[in-house]
Amino acid sequence: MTRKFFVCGNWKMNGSKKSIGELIQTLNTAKLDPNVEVVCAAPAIYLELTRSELDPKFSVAAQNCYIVPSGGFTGEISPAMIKDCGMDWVILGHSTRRHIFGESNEFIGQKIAHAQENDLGVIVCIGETREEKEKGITDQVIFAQMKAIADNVKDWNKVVLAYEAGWAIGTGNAASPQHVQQIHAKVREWLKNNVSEAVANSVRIIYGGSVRGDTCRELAAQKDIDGFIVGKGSLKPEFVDIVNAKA
Ligand code: G2H
Repeated sequence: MTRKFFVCGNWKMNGSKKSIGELIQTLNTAKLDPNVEVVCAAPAIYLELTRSELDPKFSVAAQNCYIVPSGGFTGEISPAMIKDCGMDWVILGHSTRRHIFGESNEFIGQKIAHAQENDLGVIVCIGETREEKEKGITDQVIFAQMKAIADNVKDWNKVVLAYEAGWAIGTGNAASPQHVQQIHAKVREWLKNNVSEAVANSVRIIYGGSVRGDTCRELAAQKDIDGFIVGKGSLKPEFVDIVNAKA
């Protein structure tokens, strides 16, 4: 089964009107592989600006959302609001949310369920920390995260899974292609055993953690790596090389 390569630029809490405008200009005029689905995840306050200036061939994602449509939840935004403003995707369970803001598997599951009720595509992150890797519990951690995801997904066609090697994030050194391929293959096997073979074959599993223009090609060549979630590298013209990793 062919899975369309998927690259998400996760701008995190970076940028200004000026720098985002420049980045959008670079993306709008870049020569990009037409066989790649590209999504830009902007800070909430810049979502509408990004959507209005970015070429419609790109999708735009929010970086988080809450679990109900509206109400007294100061500082939160809902999937309904994200849709209302023209976005198609939301990132959930990013390592930042899990490890800085303490979001549990259960809470992330609730977010997934509510985002899906609103027909928003979800880019759901999984992955282990350095301590978990050193303790040898990577599989256990990832499979518990997967269970909370699978328990809440209604439509797998609107899910992209992102494996983030927590210990590689922001270090400048991506995990090795062999390591990432091995984890992605295990996630696919888990999906086959716990969801269905069709979902295991069709869902895209992308990699995040210091993806760079000079290392993305070897990662992209692995059979179970279907794209990338890119932080730092998405703020630079180098992002174009990452989108074109398979070209
Ligand atoms: C992982 C990744 C994208 P970076 O968090 O979310 O960030 O490419 O900066 O490691």
